[in-house]
Amino acid sequence: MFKRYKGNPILSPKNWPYKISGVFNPGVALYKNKTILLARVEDLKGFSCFCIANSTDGFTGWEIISNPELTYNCNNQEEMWGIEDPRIVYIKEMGKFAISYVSFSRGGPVVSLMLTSDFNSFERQGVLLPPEDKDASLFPRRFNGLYALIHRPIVRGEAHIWISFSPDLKYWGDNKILIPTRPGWWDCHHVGLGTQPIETDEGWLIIYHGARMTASGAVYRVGLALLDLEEPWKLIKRSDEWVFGPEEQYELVGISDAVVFPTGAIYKKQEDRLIIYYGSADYSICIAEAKMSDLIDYLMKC
Ligand code: BMA
Repeated sequence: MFKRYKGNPILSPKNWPYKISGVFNPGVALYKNKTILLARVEDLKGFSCFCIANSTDGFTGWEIISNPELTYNCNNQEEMWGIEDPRIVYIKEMGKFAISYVSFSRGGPVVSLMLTSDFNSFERQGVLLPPEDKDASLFPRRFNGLYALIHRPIVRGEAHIWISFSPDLKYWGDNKILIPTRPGWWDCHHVGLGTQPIETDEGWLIIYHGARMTASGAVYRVGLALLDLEEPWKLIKRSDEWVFGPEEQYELVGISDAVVFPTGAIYKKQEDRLIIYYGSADYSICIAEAKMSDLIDYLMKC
């Protein structure tokens, strides 16, 4: 169902203005007629910060902008070892974009939040959830007055996707496992949210990654799920099979081999197009595209 963009990879260390280890796992948003990627850039120390890359058509002509507000702060224990893997949603009631991301703290990876209204200045909101937690995104609206967050804690070595709720984006509760790992399956080792949740007429489309250990390390592939529109703690459908996996050379070989890791999506509803931005092999950024109607039809048969 997903077709790769012929110009992949769209961004890699080779076309970066300075020496880096990798540029991957970007959040994405539309702002002022431009596609904005918030790319994870890993420096030569091994720590990540975010850089903005923007483009008029979302495929070519990327302009790279470094912003000192998007780098990590070694003196802040929340993010002393970098910031990673942002997911972006626009929260209409606030008039702001919410960026949930992983901060690498002394105690392990935590889920943090920052807000922006212009992708120029950013308001750090601090840690939402304690370690070990990753792969988080808010939903763009509230449910019964509560904000909802998808995230992936690791407890006793088990890595399932959870959903939690908050009245104020600060205190979180009503925690529930939403999408568990499936022993023996392609997504047996751990699962985590991929792109931000996408609202469709049939429900919230969840694009998630599933990892399975093999003799040569973990293989990261992509599966789909559908959540109830008004009660997103209810899982309506889940794909049995993975729908997108490492096949091209730039996905099979890199810093972490055999990894496709979607973190951002643009849904062009009128055109029935879903465009996903993903990290390939923890080294570069790529694009793939599907018809939303194909994904929903497929899920309905699962
Ligand atoms: C996950 C995250 C991602 C990374 C992926 C594949 O656990 O840390 O940032 O892309 O592993 O290595």
